[in-house]
Amino acid sequence: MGLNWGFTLNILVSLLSMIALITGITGQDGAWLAKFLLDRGYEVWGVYRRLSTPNFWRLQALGITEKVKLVQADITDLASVVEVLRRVQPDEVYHLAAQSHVAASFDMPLATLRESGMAVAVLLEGLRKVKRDAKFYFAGSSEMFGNTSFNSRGKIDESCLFRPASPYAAAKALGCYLARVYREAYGMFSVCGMLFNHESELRGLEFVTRKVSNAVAQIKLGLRKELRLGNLEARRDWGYAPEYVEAMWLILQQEGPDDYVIATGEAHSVRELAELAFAEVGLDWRDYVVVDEALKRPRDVDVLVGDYSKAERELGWRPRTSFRELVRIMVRADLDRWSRWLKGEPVPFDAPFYVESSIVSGR
Ligand code: NAP
Ligand code: G4F
Repeated sequence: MGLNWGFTLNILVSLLSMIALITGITGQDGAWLAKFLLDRGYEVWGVYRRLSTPNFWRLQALGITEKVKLVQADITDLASVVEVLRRVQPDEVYHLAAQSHVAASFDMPLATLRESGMAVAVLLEGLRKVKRDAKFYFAGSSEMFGNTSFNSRGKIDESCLFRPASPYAAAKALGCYLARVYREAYGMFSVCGMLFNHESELRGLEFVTRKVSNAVAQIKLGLRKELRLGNLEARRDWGYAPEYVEAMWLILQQEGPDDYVIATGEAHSVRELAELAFAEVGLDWRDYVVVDEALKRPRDVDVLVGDYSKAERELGWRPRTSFRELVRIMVRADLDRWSRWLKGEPVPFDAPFYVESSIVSGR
């Protein structure tokens, strides 16, 4: 009987390939990370939560819906997580799922603490019981530092103190501490990525960069008249998300587990963001932006700017996309989507499904 070489090759490849499990695969980072790992030959499994309407538009936009293996689970339920870990037997786990919106965490602090903080213990306990040798990445955040004191270079690095300024930040700090506890207590390869804001054309509409790029595109095409924003003076360190998921992977490829700041080292204000985005389509932001006090948070972090020296030194990672280029990518993507949508073309994106009042209520 002749050998079916194609079939044999497929089996060999699947035997050799690493298995990655991503929680939050339907989110911005989950989708980019899935694509990055598939391109490197990984077998990629994604955990998604049960919703009444499927939410796979990012995977569709990247053309990878059929390439990832999707499995439903509740990240706050140990039994459900253990079941997935038993089935998938991952080599690497990227725990990205979270209630990721800072302002929303003031409206639902308990749910945020459970989903963004306690759930980390669920994943780590599950791994300790089922697959202790798997490498574990936890999506920590620059928000954990809050209004902290900067280092001598006037930036935030791994040695700066956590001073959480929101329930979201407190939940992420808990997750980060847990990742360290499991590393020190059980010798697990468990790390906390301290990523500063990273954005892309796949960003959720409730975050300020995408809220702006989407509104600029709609205004340019005559689909709306104004953009309501909150705190224009807040300064953030905004990078390009596809580069940040590469850093997540690099962190897990190191010999030992460690925590890293991933950032661009530059801060820009929300005002500058609006100015650049409107200028991209030849408009003056002052003609369209309305400051709405209701969109300001009970407490905000004034400035977040990261020092990525350690990541550069140890991971060989550095940001490649400038702030100006990031804004251009996002505005052009939304202009293209809305233009195609107006022509009746099917475009995988979220914006047409939001009523305007729900977009503006996101602070
Ligand atoms: P995102 O687009 O908001 O995605 C969040 C993901 O988590 C989605 O897949 C979402 O599922 C899932 N999720 C939310 N609540 C869940 C729950 N209760 N159970 C199961 N899944 C749940 O966020 P992102 O920008 O990709 O960020 C990824 C992670 O990095 C998050 O943990 C975030 O907090 C953290 N982080 C992000 C940044 C950034 O600038 N992007 C910076 C630092 C840290 P649905 O699609 O069903 O909603
Ligand atoms: O885009 P944002 O909502 O992002 P934020 O709060 O910095 O959080 C993001 O980055 C964190 C990393 O630092 C992640 F951990 C987190 O998951 C998320 O991805 O707001 C950015 C700034 C804030 O200061 C906010 O007050 O923009 C200000 N802002 C002003 N007007 C607004 C608005 N933010 C939103 N979302 N909507 C506004 O209308």
